[in-house]
Amino acid sequence: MSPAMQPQQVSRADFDRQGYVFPVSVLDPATTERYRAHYLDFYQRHQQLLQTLPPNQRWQVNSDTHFAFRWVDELTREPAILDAVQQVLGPDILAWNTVWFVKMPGDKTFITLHQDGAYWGLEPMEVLTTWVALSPATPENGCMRVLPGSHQGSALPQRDTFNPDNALTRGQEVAVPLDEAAAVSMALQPGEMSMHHLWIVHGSDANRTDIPRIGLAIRYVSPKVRQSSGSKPFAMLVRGQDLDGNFSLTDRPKGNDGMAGEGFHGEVLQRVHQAIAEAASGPKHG
Ligand SMILES: O=C(O)CCC(=O)C(=O)O
Repeated sequence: MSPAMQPQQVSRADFDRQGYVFPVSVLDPATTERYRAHYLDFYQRHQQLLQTLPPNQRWQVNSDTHFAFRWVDELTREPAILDAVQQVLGPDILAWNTVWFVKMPGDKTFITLHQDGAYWGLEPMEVLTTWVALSPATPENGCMRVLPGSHQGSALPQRDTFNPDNALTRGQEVAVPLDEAAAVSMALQPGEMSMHHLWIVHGSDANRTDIPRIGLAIRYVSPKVRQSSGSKPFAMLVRGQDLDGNFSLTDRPKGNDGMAGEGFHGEVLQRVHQAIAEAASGPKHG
Protein backbone atom coordinates (compact mmCIF):
# COMPACT_ATOMS: atom_id res chain seq x y z
CA MET A 1 0.00 0.00 0.00
CA SER A 2 1.02 3.58 -0.61
CA PRO A 3 1.51 5.08 2.90
CA ALA A 4 2.36 8.65 1.97
CA MET A 5 -0.43 9.66 -0.37
CA GLN A 6 -2.71 12.44 0.82
CA PRO A 7 -6.35 12.05 -0.22
CA GLN A 8 -6.98 14.23 -3.26
CA GLN A 9 -10.17 16.22 -3.57
CA VAL A 10 -12.33 15.01 -6.44
CA SER A 11 -15.26 17.17 -7.42
CA ARG A 12 -18.45 15.14 -7.82
CA ALA A 13 -19.90 18.20 -9.62
CA ASP A 14 -17.05 18.17 -12.19
CA PHE A 15 -17.41 14.41 -12.62
CA ASP A 16 -21.17 14.69 -13.16
CA ARG A 17 -20.86 17.62 -15.58
CA GLN A 18 -17.84 16.53 -17.67
CA GLY A 19 -18.07 12.78 -17.24
CA TYR A 20 -14.40 12.48 -16.27
CA VAL A 21 -11.78 13.78 -13.84
CA PHE A 22 -7.97 13.67 -14.19
CA PRO A 23 -5.20 13.59 -13.14
CA VAL A 24 -5.65 12.23 -9.62
CA SER A 25 -2.38 11.30 -7.83
CA VAL A 26 -2.87 7.95 -6.14
CA LEU A 27 0.45 6.07 -5.85
CA ASP A 28 3.83 7.34 -4.63
CA PRO A 29 6.84 6.60 -6.89
CA ALA A 30 8.10 3.57 -4.92
CA THR A 31 4.66 1.97 -4.84
CA THR A 32 4.14 2.68 -8.55
CA GLU A 33 7.48 1.01 -9.29
CA ARG A 34 6.53 -2.04 -7.20
CA TYR A 35 3.25 -2.53 -9.08
CA ARG A 36 4.99 -1.94 -12.40
CA ALA A 37 7.56 -4.64 -11.55
CA HIS A 38 4.70 -7.01 -10.66
CA TYR A 39 3.00 -6.21 -13.97
CA LEU A 40 6.19 -6.76 -16.00
CA ASP A 41 6.69 -10.13 -14.30
CA PHE A 42 3.06 -11.05 -15.09
CA TYR A 43 3.55 -9.84 -18.67
CA GLN A 44 6.70 -11.89 -19.12
CA ARG A 45 5.02 -15.05 -17.82
CA HIS A 46 2.09 -14.57 -20.22
CA GLN A 47 4.06 -13.05 -23.11
CA GLN A 48 3.98 -16.12 -25.32
CA LEU A 49 0.23 -16.45 -24.93
CA LEU A 50 -0.35 -12.69 -25.36
CA GLN A 51 1.64 -12.73 -28.59
CA THR A 52 -0.51 -15.50 -30.05
CA LEU A 53 -3.75 -13.69 -29.15
CA PRO A 54 -4.94 -10.72 -31.24
CA PRO A 55 -5.73 -7.62 -29.12
CA ASN A 56 -9.49 -8.37 -29.17
CA GLN A 57 -8.85 -11.77 -27.50
CA ARG A 58 -6.34 -10.65 -24.88
CA TRP A 59 -9.12 -10.24 -22.31
CA GLN A 60 -8.48 -13.94 -21.61
CA VAL A 61 -5.27 -12.81 -19.88
CA ASN A 62 -5.94 -9.15 -19.06
CA SER A 63 -9.42 -9.19 -17.52
CA ASP A 64 -10.36 -9.59 -13.89
CA THR A 65 -6.91 -10.47 -12.62
CA HIS A 66 -7.85 -8.88 -9.26
CA PHE A 67 -9.70 -12.13 -8.50
CA ALA A 68 -6.57 -14.20 -9.12
CA PHE A 69 -3.45 -12.26 -8.10
CA ARG A 70 -2.95 -10.71 -4.69
CA TRP A 71 -0.95 -7.73 -5.99
CA VAL A 72 -3.75 -6.70 -8.37
CA ASP A 73 -6.29 -7.08 -5.55
CA GLU A 74 -4.05 -4.83 -3.41
CA LEU A 75 -3.91 -2.23 -6.19
CA THR A 76 -7.72 -2.09 -6.32
CA ARG A 77 -7.70 -1.37 -2.55
CA GLU A 78 -5.11 1.44 -2.54
CA PRO A 79 -6.48 3.99 -0.03
CA ALA A 80 -5.95 7.05 -2.27
CA ILE A 81 -7.82 5.36 -5.15
CA LEU A 82 -10.73 4.42 -2.88
CA ASP A 83 -10.80 7.89 -1.25
CA ALA A 84 -11.31 9.40 -4.71
CA VAL A 85 -13.91 6.80 -5.73
CA GLN A 86 -15.78 7.30 -2.43
CA GLN A 87 -16.30 10.97 -3.28
CA VAL A 88 -18.42 9.86 -6.24
CA LEU A 89 -19.92 6.48 -5.24
CA GLY A 90 -20.17 6.88 -1.47
CA PRO A 91 -18.66 4.75 1.33
CA ASP A 92 -19.62 1.26 0.13
CA ILE A 93 -17.54 0.13 -2.81
CA LEU A 94 -17.18 -3.10 -4.81
CA ALA A 95 -14.44 -3.83 -7.35
CA TRP A 96 -16.46 -5.57 -10.08
CA ASN A 97 -14.17 -5.75 -13.11
CA THR A 98 -10.56 -4.94 -14.00
CA VAL A 99 -8.79 -4.86 -17.35
CA TRP A 100 -5.11 -4.35 -18.17
CA PHE A 101 -5.04 -2.01 -21.17
CA VAL A 102 -1.44 -2.28 -22.30
CA LYS A 103 0.19 -1.13 -25.53
CA MET A 104 3.82 -2.15 -25.78
CA PRO A 105 6.00 -0.43 -28.42
CA GLY A 106 5.17 -1.77 -31.87
CA ASP A 107 1.77 -3.07 -30.72
CA LYS A 108 -1.03 -2.05 -33.07
CA THR A 109 -3.71 -2.14 -30.35
CA PHE A 110 -6.24 0.70 -30.44
CA ILE A 111 -9.65 1.25 -28.89
CA THR A 112 -12.47 2.80 -30.90
CA LEU A 113 -14.71 5.47 -29.40
CA HIS A 114 -17.45 3.70 -27.46
CA GLN A 115 -19.82 3.94 -24.47
CA ASP A 116 -19.37 1.19 -21.86
CA GLY A 117 -22.90 1.54 -20.48
CA ALA A 118 -24.38 0.07 -23.65
CA TYR A 119 -23.09 -3.44 -23.01
CA TRP A 120 -22.48 -3.91 -19.30
CA GLY A 121 -26.13 -4.27 -18.29
CA LEU A 122 -25.56 -2.39 -15.00
CA GLU A 123 -28.17 -0.22 -13.25
CA PRO A 124 -28.46 2.22 -11.52
CA MET A 125 -25.52 4.24 -12.82
CA GLU A 126 -23.53 4.13 -9.59
CA VAL A 127 -20.56 2.80 -11.55
CA LEU A 128 -17.26 4.38 -12.55
CA THR A 129 -13.92 3.41 -14.04
CA THR A 130 -10.55 4.49 -12.69
CA TRP A 131 -7.65 4.10 -15.13
CA VAL A 132 -4.43 3.80 -13.12
CA ALA A 133 -1.19 4.54 -14.99
CA LEU A 134 1.93 2.46 -14.26
CA SER A 135 3.81 4.18 -17.12
CA PRO A 136 3.49 7.58 -18.73
CA ALA A 137 0.33 7.76 -20.84
CA THR A 138 0.60 10.50 -23.48
CA PRO A 139 -1.16 11.41 -26.73
CA GLU A 140 1.85 9.87 -28.55
CA ASN A 141 1.75 6.48 -26.83
CA GLY A 142 -2.03 6.27 -26.95
CA CYS A 143 -3.50 7.73 -23.76
CA MET A 144 -7.26 7.68 -23.40
CA ARG A 145 -9.38 10.34 -25.12
CA VAL A 146 -12.85 11.37 -23.94
CA LEU A 147 -15.60 13.54 -25.39
CA PRO A 148 -16.61 15.93 -22.58
CA GLY A 149 -20.28 15.79 -21.65
CA SER A 150 -21.04 12.89 -24.00
CA HIS A 151 -22.44 10.86 -21.06
CA GLN A 152 -25.33 13.28 -20.66
CA GLY A 153 -27.44 12.55 -23.74
CA SER A 154 -29.19 9.33 -24.59
CA ALA A 155 -27.24 6.19 -25.50
CA LEU A 156 -25.63 6.54 -28.92
CA PRO A 157 -26.03 3.77 -31.50
CA GLN A 158 -23.00 1.47 -31.59
CA ARG A 159 -21.89 -1.18 -34.06
CA ASP A 160 -19.53 -4.14 -33.78
CA THR A 161 -16.54 -4.09 -36.16
CA PHE A 162 -14.68 -7.18 -34.87
CA ASN A 163 -11.37 -5.58 -35.88
CA PRO A 164 -8.76 -7.91 -34.29
CA ASP A 165 -6.45 -4.98 -33.42
CA ASN A 166 -9.20 -3.36 -31.37
CA ALA A 167 -8.77 -4.26 -27.69
CA LEU A 168 -12.57 -4.35 -27.28
CA THR A 169 -13.95 -7.87 -27.66
CA ARG A 170 -16.34 -7.03 -30.50
CA GLY A 171 -14.61 -3.87 -31.73
CA GLN A 172 -17.63 -1.84 -30.75
CA GLU A 173 -17.73 1.80 -31.83
CA VAL A 174 -20.17 4.69 -31.86
CA ALA A 175 -21.99 4.52 -35.20
CA VAL A 176 -22.87 8.21 -35.62
CA PRO A 177 -20.56 11.14 -36.49
CA LEU A 178 -18.79 12.63 -33.46
CA ASP A 179 -17.01 15.95 -32.93
CA GLU A 180 -13.58 14.39 -32.38
CA ALA A 181 -11.92 17.82 -32.39
CA ALA A 182 -13.55 18.35 -28.98
CA ALA A 183 -11.89 15.23 -27.51
CA VAL A 184 -9.71 15.67 -24.42
CA SER A 185 -6.54 13.57 -24.12
CA MET A 186 -6.21 12.29 -20.55
CA ALA A 187 -2.41 12.31 -20.27
CA LEU A 188 -1.13 10.75 -17.05
CA GLN A 189 2.17 10.32 -15.24
CA PRO A 190 2.97 6.99 -13.57
CA GLY A 191 1.06 6.82 -10.27
CA GLU A 192 -1.78 9.06 -11.50
CA MET A 193 -5.25 7.99 -12.55
CA SER A 194 -8.25 9.28 -14.45
CA MET A 195 -11.88 8.54 -13.58
CA HIS A 196 -14.60 8.20 -16.19
CA HIS A 197 -18.37 7.81 -16.32
CA LEU A 198 -20.16 4.65 -17.50
CA TRP A 199 -21.65 6.50 -20.50
CA ILE A 200 -18.81 8.82 -21.58
CA VAL A 201 -17.60 8.34 -25.16
CA HIS A 202 -13.95 7.27 -24.91
CA GLY A 203 -11.21 5.38 -26.75
CA SER A 204 -7.52 5.62 -27.65
CA ASP A 205 -5.08 5.40 -30.56
CA ALA A 206 -2.17 3.00 -31.07
CA ASN A 207 1.20 3.55 -29.41
CA ARG A 208 3.50 5.39 -31.85
CA THR A 209 6.49 5.53 -29.47
CA ASP A 210 9.08 3.33 -27.79
CA ILE A 211 7.48 3.93 -24.41
CA PRO A 212 5.14 1.20 -23.11
CA ARG A 213 1.67 2.37 -22.11
CA ILE A 214 0.62 0.31 -19.09
CA GLY A 215 -2.62 0.93 -17.20
CA LEU A 216 -5.25 -0.90 -15.21
CA ALA A 217 -8.92 0.01 -15.66
CA ILE A 218 -10.79 -0.75 -12.42
CA ARG A 219 -14.60 -0.68 -12.56
CA TYR A 220 -16.03 0.16 -9.15
CA VAL A 221 -19.73 -0.13 -8.37
CA SER A 222 -21.99 0.68 -5.45
CA PRO A 223 -23.55 -2.46 -3.89
CA LYS A 224 -26.94 -1.03 -5.00
CA VAL A 225 -26.07 -1.78 -8.63
CA ARG A 226 -27.58 -4.83 -10.33
CA GLN A 227 -26.60 -6.59 -13.53
CA SER A 228 -29.62 -7.32 -15.68
CA SER A 229 -27.98 -10.20 -17.57
CA GLY A 230 -26.15 -13.44 -16.75
CA SER A 231 -25.72 -15.01 -13.30
CA LYS A 232 -24.96 -12.91 -10.24
CA PRO A 233 -21.65 -11.20 -11.06
CA PHE A 234 -18.55 -11.77 -8.95
CA ALA A 235 -17.16 -8.77 -7.09
CA MET A 236 -14.76 -7.93 -4.28
CA LEU A 237 -15.89 -5.77 -1.34
CA VAL A 238 -13.05 -3.24 -1.11
CA ARG A 239 -14.56 -0.65 1.28
CA GLY A 240 -17.58 -0.36 3.59
CA GLN A 241 -20.35 -2.95 3.54
CA ASP A 242 -22.71 -4.67 1.14
CA LEU A 243 -26.27 -4.83 2.45
CA ASP A 244 -27.83 -5.47 -0.97
CA GLY A 245 -26.44 -8.85 -1.99
CA ASN A 246 -26.59 -8.18 -5.75
CA PHE A 247 -23.09 -9.58 -6.29
CA SER A 248 -21.34 -12.82 -5.43
CA LEU A 249 -18.61 -11.60 -3.08
CA THR A 250 -15.38 -13.56 -3.31
CA ASP A 251 -12.43 -14.15 -1.00
CA ARG A 252 -9.21 -12.26 -1.68
CA PRO A 253 -6.63 -14.16 -3.73
CA LYS A 254 -3.76 -15.44 -1.62
CA GLY A 255 -0.81 -15.55 -4.00
CA ASN A 256 0.84 -14.07 -7.04
CA ASP A 257 1.73 -17.23 -8.92
CA GLY A 258 -0.34 -19.19 -11.37
CA MET A 259 -1.53 -18.36 -14.84
CA ALA A 260 -4.43 -16.18 -15.93
CA GLY A 261 -7.45 -18.13 -17.16
CA GLU A 262 -6.85 -21.11 -14.88
CA GLY A 263 -9.04 -22.31 -11.97
CA PHE A 264 -11.32 -19.74 -10.36
CA HIS A 265 -10.09 -17.00 -12.69
CA GLY A 266 -11.35 -19.01 -15.66
CA GLU A 267 -14.77 -19.28 -14.00
CA VAL A 268 -14.90 -15.51 -13.41
CA LEU A 269 -13.99 -14.76 -17.04
CA GLN A 270 -16.67 -17.09 -18.32
CA ARG A 271 -19.36 -15.48 -16.16
CA VAL A 272 -18.33 -11.89 -17.00
CA HIS A 273 -18.23 -12.49 -20.73
CA GLN A 274 -21.51 -14.37 -20.81
CA ALA A 275 -23.23 -11.48 -18.98
CA ILE A 276 -21.67 -8.86 -21.26
CA ALA A 277 -22.62 -10.79 -24.41
CA GLU A 278 -26.22 -11.06 -23.18
CA ALA A 279 -26.39 -7.36 -22.23
CA ALA A 280 -24.86 -6.35 -25.58
CA SER A 281 -27.55 -8.17 -27.54
CA GLY A 282 -30.26 -6.41 -25.49
CA PRO A 283 -32.33 -3.43 -26.59
CA LYS A 284 -29.88 -0.72 -25.39
CA HIS A 285 -27.16 -1.77 -27.77
CA GLY A 286 -28.47 0.36 -30.63
O1 LIG B 1 -7.21 2.03 -22.17
C1 LIG B 1 -7.87 2.58 -23.04
O2 LIG B 1 -7.37 3.25 -23.90
C2 LIG B 1 -9.37 2.44 -23.06
C3 LIG B 1 -9.92 1.96 -21.79
C4 LIG B 1 -11.38 1.72 -21.84
O3 LIG B 1 -12.00 1.61 -22.87
C5 LIG B 1 -12.08 1.62 -20.57
O4 LIG B 1 -11.46 1.68 -19.50
O5 LIG B 1 -13.32 1.50 -20.57
